[in-house]
Amino acid sequence: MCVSGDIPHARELLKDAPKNWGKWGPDDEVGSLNYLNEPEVLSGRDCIRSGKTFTLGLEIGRPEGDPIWPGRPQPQRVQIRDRGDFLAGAGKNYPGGLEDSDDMIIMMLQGSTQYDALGHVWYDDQIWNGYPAETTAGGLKKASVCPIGERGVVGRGVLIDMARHRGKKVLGRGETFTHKDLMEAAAAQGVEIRKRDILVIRTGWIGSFYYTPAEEFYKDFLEPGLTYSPELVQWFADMEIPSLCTDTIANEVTFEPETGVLLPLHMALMRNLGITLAEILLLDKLADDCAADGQWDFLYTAAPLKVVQGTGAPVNPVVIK
Ligand code: UVW
Repeated sequence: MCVSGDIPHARELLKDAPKNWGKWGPDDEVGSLNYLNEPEVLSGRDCIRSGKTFTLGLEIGRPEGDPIWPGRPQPQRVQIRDRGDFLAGAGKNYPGGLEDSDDMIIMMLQGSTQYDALGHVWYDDQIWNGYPAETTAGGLKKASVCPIGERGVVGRGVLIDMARHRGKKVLGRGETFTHKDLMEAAAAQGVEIRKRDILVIRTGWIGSFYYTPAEEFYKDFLEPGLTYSPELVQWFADMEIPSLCTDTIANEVTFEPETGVLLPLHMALMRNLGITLAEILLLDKLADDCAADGQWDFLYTAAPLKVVQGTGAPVNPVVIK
């Protein structure tokens, strides 16, 4: 990280940045998902050519561990009942001889493939749409993940494979790219990024978790990704991007290299523009298929769990080509 001088506060960095607050009324909780309506769903439907389907969610609760933001505990699945209970005579005595297994999971709601609620991050005491940050106390009373789960995310998705474009298996630690790089990669792939597309970006990073020793993956944690600039934020605003989905844990380079600010795009895109972020996707199989058949657009569908007051929730997006 190359930090010159003091790290600016987001209020300074983003003082002239565009905002969509109020655009969809004073009670809005889904932000740029308002851009996805029947015409956008139908343009996604028009991308279905072969009927091939792909799921983008990770396995949850592997004994070896799952990729997760440093400091967050791993998901823990707990067996509550199984055959052993019945062998010990402690199982439920259901009429007719039925036996069953039950379990529960304890996990961070951001602890696997997930959608962030629009109220997940903020600065200057206000979250998305200008709601007071105090509304987050004890659970998100405004802009939780629940309305996103209620609405769902459906439209034309386009995959930009930045790793493949740069001839790499995986982008390097802290490696950055911009909206201009996305457009260049799209042109090379022969696909157009259209207004209101669900933008899916592959870096190869989450895939690398499965073949990299954990100490190396997490060392000086610094993911590759999009990097902040006023022009990039304006491009997202002008393109009316409803959702940004990536195969990294936090969807952007961890620290913006010029200033050292942590996750400025969370603040500029999510808090200010209401763009929903889907994180920790696994895109490698989809990308291989797109490279093989030359089709980089598809119908993208996803809906996070409707966790009341949740700051985010697990999701397993389904893509149909
Ligand atoms: C943080 O909360 C730091 O990031 P994420 O959006 O990945 O959960």
